Amino acid sequence: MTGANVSHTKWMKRAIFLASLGKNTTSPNPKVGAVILDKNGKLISEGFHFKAGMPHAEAMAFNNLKKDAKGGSIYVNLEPCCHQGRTPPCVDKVISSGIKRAYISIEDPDVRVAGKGIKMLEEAGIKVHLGLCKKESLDLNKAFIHRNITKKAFGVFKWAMSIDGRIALKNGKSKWITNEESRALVHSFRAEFDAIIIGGNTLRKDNPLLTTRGLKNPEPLRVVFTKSLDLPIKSNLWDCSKAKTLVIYDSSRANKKYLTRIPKCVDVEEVSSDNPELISKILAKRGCNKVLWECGPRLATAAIKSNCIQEIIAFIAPKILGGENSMNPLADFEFGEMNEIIKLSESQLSLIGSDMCVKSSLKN
Ligand code: AOF
Ligand code: ZN
Repeated sequence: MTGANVSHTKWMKRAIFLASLGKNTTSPNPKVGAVILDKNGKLISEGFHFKAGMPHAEAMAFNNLKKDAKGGSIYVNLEPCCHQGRTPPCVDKVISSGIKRAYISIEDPDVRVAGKGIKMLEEAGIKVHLGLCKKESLDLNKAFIHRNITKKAFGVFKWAMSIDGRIALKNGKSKWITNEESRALVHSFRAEFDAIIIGGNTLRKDNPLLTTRGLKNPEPLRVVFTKSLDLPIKSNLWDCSKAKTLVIYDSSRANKKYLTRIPKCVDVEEVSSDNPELISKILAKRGCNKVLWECGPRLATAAIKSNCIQEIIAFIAPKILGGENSMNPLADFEFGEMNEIIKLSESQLSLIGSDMCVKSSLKN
């Protein structure tokens, strides 16, 4: 790499770092950071996107500008927008500033932009360099990109199990398999997500809170998918003062008389079948980029089968629960050949006290 390339990479990495400051707060928007240099290559401003409705990264950088940007450069990890959304188009600001060079890491997959922002910059005589630190930028906004391309939310399936692969005893008891530290980590992981999904069985059995315990404000949306609508009259999820709850039910099977059990503060949506894809699409439409599936084996298996899960997080405790017919994290995929099985990649292992945490990607 030449000296010039090293410094371009350095500024783009700075933009990516600034973008990461919007972690957990920008959804449905992407994480974006911007760096502005003057015509002599001196840093004169920077900004990042914090929250939808607030200034975009470029807008914040131009608002913070203390010197003339004429003849200068901008580094931004996502193509500047060219549409009037909640805020005005960023390309207009770049063009009117007199900036001469734009280093853009990746194109914006949002159809309102999708290459049009770059075209407008080029038509205004700005030299655009596309692709610097592409891998890091794709990774940073993988959930936003996934939602825009597939119209489904990026899904992560999380479970906790014993070293012999059990998620509960034969009698259903499961409190607690993993240690306190692992359980606290789950609360902080949840802050990365826009919604947490469980099935009706998990609600009936565990009566979970599904919150980050205040680590994220607002808390992720709590989603219950039910086939029967036969949900308890009392439930932690019915207390909307801590977090919002959405019940999604399968209208082909549910008994609608149970709708009266659900308090008015809870949102309700119906879907025409029990295909998890419908849940993922509803959540994507509501602006959820990344969703956490904390559901039981059957819903999780159906979600994997319908490509709703892109990553997994497994907490594994060094304990033996035993039981021939005890519960596994997943149900039957009905694989008959070893070449049909699902192979995960990019696995990372960390130790949490004596527990293990494995993160892995599913390619679909
Ligand atoms: C940028 N810089 O910092 C961000 C961009 O409704 P709005 O106005 O917030 O627009 C949201 C869309 O704008 C979002 O889907 C994405 O295409 C783009 N986000 N663009 O130039 C930014 N956050
Ligand atoms: Zn913008």
